[in-house]
Amino acid sequence: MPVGGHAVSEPKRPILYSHPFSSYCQKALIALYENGTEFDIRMLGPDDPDAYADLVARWPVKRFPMLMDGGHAVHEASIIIEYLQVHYPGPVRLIPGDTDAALEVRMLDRFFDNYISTPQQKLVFDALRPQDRRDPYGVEEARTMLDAAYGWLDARMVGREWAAGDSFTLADCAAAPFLFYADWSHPLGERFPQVTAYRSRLLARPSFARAVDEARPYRKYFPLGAPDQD
Ligand SMILES: N[C@@H](CCC(=O)N[C@@H](CS)C(=O)NCC(=O)O)C(=O)O
Repeated sequence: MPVGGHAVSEPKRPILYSHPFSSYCQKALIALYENGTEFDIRMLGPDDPDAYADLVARWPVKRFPMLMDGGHAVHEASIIIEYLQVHYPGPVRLIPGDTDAALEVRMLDRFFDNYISTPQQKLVFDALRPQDRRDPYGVEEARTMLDAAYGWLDARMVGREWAAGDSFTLADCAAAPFLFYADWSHPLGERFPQVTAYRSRLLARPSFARAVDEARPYRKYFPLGAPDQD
């Protein structure tokens, strides 16, 4: 403390409990990078077992990312992005101010989460099960869901740069990592050119390109085998 003065308060920085290879962590990271938000990372991994213990103590469902802000825990990637917009706003507004436009963005965020990421995670988690506990019927259902979701999105993306139109939003923060891994697990192939082109635009966005680069060292751990692309 300066002599005779007041304590100089440190600027508040949120802490993201995260792992670079996690799609949901990348979703939150994209939002942080888009706005140049200052934050610290608690990397979830063998080097810091206390970080995972802290996460589990606060969130027994054991899912990440988690954002800690001055003792307050924020869970769920979408809500972390909403929280950042309220408490750490930056130049890129990821949820539009207009109520109807915001509803559209939130609907698309749910679409990418429920109908792209959830079935793609089913494929990954199934591969991690013991051989005799696998779920081929569930995997088939997940592949059917991905095809339906790819088809809907392909038609929707005609004439659109980003999921909600001209502006990069929360929906694109979700789309980027979810389509990235979905194409690895259940390839888009030649069937969905609009989705393929959108996925390429997302990969070229600097915020997501950074997240992809930070995750490169972990590709060998992808349970289905990372394809030689991206
Ligand atoms: N609904 C959560 C899902 C988060 C999630 O599934 N995260 C994965 C990493 S990508 C996870 O925590 N996996 C740990 C596990 O399955 O034990 C969100 O939106 O943040």
